[in-house]
Amino acid sequence: MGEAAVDRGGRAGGVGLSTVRDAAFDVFRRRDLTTLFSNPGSTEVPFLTGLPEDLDFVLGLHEGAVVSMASGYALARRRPSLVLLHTTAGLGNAVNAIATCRANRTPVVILVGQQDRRHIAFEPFLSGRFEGLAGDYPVWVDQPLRAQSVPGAIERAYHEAETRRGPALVIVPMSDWAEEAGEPHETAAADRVLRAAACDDASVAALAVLIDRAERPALVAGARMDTDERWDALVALAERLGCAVYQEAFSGQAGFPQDHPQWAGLLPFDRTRLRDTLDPYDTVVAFGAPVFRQNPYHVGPFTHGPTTLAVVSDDADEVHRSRAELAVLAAPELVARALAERVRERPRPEGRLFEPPAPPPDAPPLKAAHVLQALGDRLAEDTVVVEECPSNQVELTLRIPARRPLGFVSAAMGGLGWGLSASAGLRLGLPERPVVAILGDGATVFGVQGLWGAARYGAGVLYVVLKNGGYRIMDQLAARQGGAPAWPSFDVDIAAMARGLGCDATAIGDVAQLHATLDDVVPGLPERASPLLLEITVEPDSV
Ligand SMILES: Cc1ncc(C[n+]2csc(CCOP(=O)(O)OP(=O)(O)O)c2C)c(N)n1
Ligand SMILES: [Mg+2]
Repeated sequence: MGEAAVDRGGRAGGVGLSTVRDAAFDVFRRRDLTTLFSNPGSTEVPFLTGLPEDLDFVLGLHEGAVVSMASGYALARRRPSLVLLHTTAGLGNAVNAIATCRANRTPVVILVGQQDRRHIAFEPFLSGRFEGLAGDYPVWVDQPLRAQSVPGAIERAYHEAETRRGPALVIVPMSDWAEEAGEPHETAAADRVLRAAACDDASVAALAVLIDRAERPALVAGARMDTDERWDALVALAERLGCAVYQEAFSGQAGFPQDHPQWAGLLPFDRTRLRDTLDPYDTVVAFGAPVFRQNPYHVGPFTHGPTTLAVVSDDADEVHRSRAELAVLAAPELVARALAERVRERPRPEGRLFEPPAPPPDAPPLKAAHVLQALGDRLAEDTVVVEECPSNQVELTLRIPARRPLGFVSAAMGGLGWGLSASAGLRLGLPERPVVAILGDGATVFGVQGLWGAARYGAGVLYVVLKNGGYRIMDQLAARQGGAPAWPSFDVDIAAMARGLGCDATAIGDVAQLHATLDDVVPGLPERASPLLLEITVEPDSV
């Protein structure tokens, strides 16, 4: 990966004195962290006042929106982005989004402001008690012991976020910024980190033996496979094997082209149906996915019979916890490529393995399926679809296939409120691609402050809100539990909220209006410079 040549400023040569703040700015410049997503408070004022012009400040009106937007930006650019939060209040508000960054393996460097070191012992107003505040969701947390260690800690956080794929936190007392910077040789961070890309013959051979002895192999693609290179490598292996490829359940991203003839659909998210789906296969190899991440819990094993399960990923956490006979910790695209050259070639299936559902009947009432079908019929291949519509998540996957890397993005941890601002960050980071966020009405309200940021910074996202008047998935779960929900339905005027936050909005109530609006709006999505929200009233699906 390209990294700028490192020029450590500091007090090199003893010419002039620079501050910890100046040294931090140099880290930002070196690491391409020049867009700062933030919601600041008084503890951040010394740092932010008179910000150099080459740094772009992006305000979010809630810390969930700030971290979500930054993580969308990181996903889009495939490199860490930078966040600044305000002490306990800011970090506390951001925890849901931070946990989502961890589950989605999104690299974000997060600075958190703290009170002045000189009176922290008195627990002054706004002093933060940060120990464990974000749980173990961050991949790395540092409270530097002296001001001079701060720039190195930020640079190390960058490396940690990249290597461990997640949020890395540095807590900085407000008094540190004006301190004299340390000498360059005191920076405890590597100038360049090259992550060796190789896979060894022994690992490939072990997998090849396992696959070649299989009579009916299948592959599972996980979120970690969502890059051009990884899609290509897995396609090459799948075509060599002529086998079915499934997407892992609750995937934050798509790991395989869902318009490929060997695409076989989503793996069921409960063991009962998973066992049936996997029954035809004697060997299943997951790439970039754990074996298996499910919900709700169903008793029994993942498979009916003695199916051999294997996993290949560069994510040690998912490799270690997988219920697999063989787990290979390696860059999955390299392993897939090597296997594609090595395993026995088999005939490919005729036709398509995945049968999309028939379009819903063209009659009222308007249902979520109509909206998803209409989008599936119209969206360009390179559209980034952000999903946060719990009761329609599966339906969305059936009707809107991911046809390019980043074609499908979702909060892998299930915490609502992330998708709205993440889609704005994705659009800012990928200005040439259309971005469409498909959100539940509940999910929209969790993240609604983000509409202001999308509008203010010109993120031309199309927000499609499926307004079914409540938490339908929760109603469905209550019905399955055999009772009535304790929570009420609700009717929130989301279009009015959007307009109040500076985002254009249109309310839609029937199919003709839906089709006319999409025909009007969708072709212009690549050039859109402002968000548009469609509040679509849909008949709630049955419980
Ligand atoms: C931050 C957060 N709080 C609560 C929940 C629990 N929860 C899961 S789904 C859901 C309702 C979602 O409603 P909506 O977005 O309207 O989607 P629908 O189920 O109606 O399709 C809730 C409250 C959650 N996932 N995240
Ligand atoms: Mg709803």
